[in-house]
Amino acid sequence: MTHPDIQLDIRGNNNEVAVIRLTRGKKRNALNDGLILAIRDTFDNLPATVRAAVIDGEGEHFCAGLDLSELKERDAGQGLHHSRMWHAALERVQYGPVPVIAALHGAVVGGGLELASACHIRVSDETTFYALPEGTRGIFVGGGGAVRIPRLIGAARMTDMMLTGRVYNAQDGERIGLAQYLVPQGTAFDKAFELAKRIATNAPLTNYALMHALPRIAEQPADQGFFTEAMMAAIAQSAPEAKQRVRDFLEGKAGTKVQKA
Ligand code: 1HE
Repeated sequence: MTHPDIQLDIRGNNNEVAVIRLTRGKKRNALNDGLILAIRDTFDNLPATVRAAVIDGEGEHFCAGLDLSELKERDAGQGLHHSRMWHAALERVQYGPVPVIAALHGAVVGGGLELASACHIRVSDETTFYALPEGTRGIFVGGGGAVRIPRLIGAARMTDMMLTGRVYNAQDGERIGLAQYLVPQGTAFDKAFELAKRIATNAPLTNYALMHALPRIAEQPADQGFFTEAMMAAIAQSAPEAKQRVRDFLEGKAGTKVQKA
């Protein structure tokens, strides 16, 4: 499972963090079919030791979106299957085995923003900018953006981005919710890696609940959501690891107190 445009590096004392890097910097990490399938395969085959992942891009930009040179003369059926291929790959990112942190810099545009929005946390640096040039290229999003991006910033802002070609800079992107963190230029990867190491220390069932239960609960009617929440809470609390962690706090063990930010 190797692809020339993607690099997988397993780091941490217990091999608990996967660093996945798009290495197609010459083409601004534009996503051709091979690279989309390689992303899918990478998330499908992470080693069992991995508890969190970071994804970033080589060069000046995180990702320039769909490789436009492949957007030739697809008919409607081929276009449908192409979009569904992206959906399948990015589904492995969002609902894969571990939380994924995107380390963003430079262009996060089109399918690049769709990839970033499939991740669980986005860390941007000051060079980051966001756009959906599909609108001006006469196409539409096809990599899950119509579902995921309105959930981050609302349909009205996404409509504006696509109708007008509006570009959000790093500050405004963080303000509207495209990223949860904004850090100095050149430090997005370090921050993302630090977060990944911390996330890797959580109880695996808590991380699983956050990845797989929370987004579903958030979409349920309140009555069903409360019920699903109760089921998930009961399962998580019953894990021996949860009981141990609560005991550690009650016994005043070092490092278990919430610290002021
Ligand atoms: C590409 C792509 C690409 C760069 N497909 N080859 N995405 C877009 O519409 C964004 C298109 N790209 C850009 O606007 C700019 O390239 C950037 C702002 C990202 C970066 O600018 P810059 O000046 O650093 O790089 P560049 O000179 O424009 O590009 C360097 C090379 O990368 C150049 O190739 P070269 O052979 O001439 O060196 C570019 O052609 C190539 N390149 N971006 C193919 N996207 C599931 S549906 C999703 C739908 C979409 O994502 S649509 C939005 C597509």
